[in-house]
Amino acid sequence: MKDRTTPTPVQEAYARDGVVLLQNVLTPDWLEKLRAAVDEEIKRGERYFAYKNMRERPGTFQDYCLTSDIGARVAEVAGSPWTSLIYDQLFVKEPDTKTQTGWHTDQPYWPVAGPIMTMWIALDEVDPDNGALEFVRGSHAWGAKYRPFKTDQKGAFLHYMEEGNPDYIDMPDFEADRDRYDMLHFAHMNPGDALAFDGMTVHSAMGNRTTTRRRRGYAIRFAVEGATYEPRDSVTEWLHDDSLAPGAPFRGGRFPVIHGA
Ligand SMILES: O=C(O)CCC(=O)C(=O)O
Repeated sequence: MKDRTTPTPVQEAYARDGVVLLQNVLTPDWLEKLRAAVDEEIKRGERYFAYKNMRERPGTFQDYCLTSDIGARVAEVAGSPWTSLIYDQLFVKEPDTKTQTGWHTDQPYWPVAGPIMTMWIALDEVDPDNGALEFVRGSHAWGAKYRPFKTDQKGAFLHYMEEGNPDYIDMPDFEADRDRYDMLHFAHMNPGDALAFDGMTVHSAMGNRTTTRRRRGYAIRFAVEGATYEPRDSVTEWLHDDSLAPGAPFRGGRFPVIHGA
């Protein structure tokens, strides 16, 4: 029998690179249901990343988060005995959305310290032409905390928030200095494949330069063992929950444990 403490190849890749590609995370049935739910949701016509927390309302997103095997997949990749749900978010880059999403880390926007994982699930084929995600390999392990910032409608940098907070440093210009970094993207994702990435991994998304190929991404954010509740200020306020004590494990209240105990 396999020693439970020996990391699997996927766990090793995730721990080393801060991102890993997982194939066939969705069944054909969930793929179809989620595509339909996304198309219904985006009828509201908001900016491309403004669709958040759908899982708090009854419907397909909630059903997927609570009843599918996604929590188990997260636990498996992270090597964690439990997984809790933070929130979900849509990223729909329609054809001819040329703007590159600015390089950023996710964690500074949320009231969490410690390990968190996004599962970014492709609902269409994804490649560099229609908006592949790009990562700075291993950047989750640098210990750098990058200042959160506001973006425009399409995700490009506008200005920093929390300018006076000494815990953060400004983002280097990763785009201008691409040669200095080990940048990683996956050449092709099939619908139903997912990228699992750490909340501290520096990443961006290419523009959708095609005229015909949509790029619908469904991202779900999870906490795993070691993550704690760290409410901060107006940046993280939208995910606060007074039933959790600061410093407590990030689970319970608004953030149900969906796998393990
Ligand atoms: O899919 C995108 O366009 C951006 C995704 C992203 O930045 C994220 O999930 O944190």
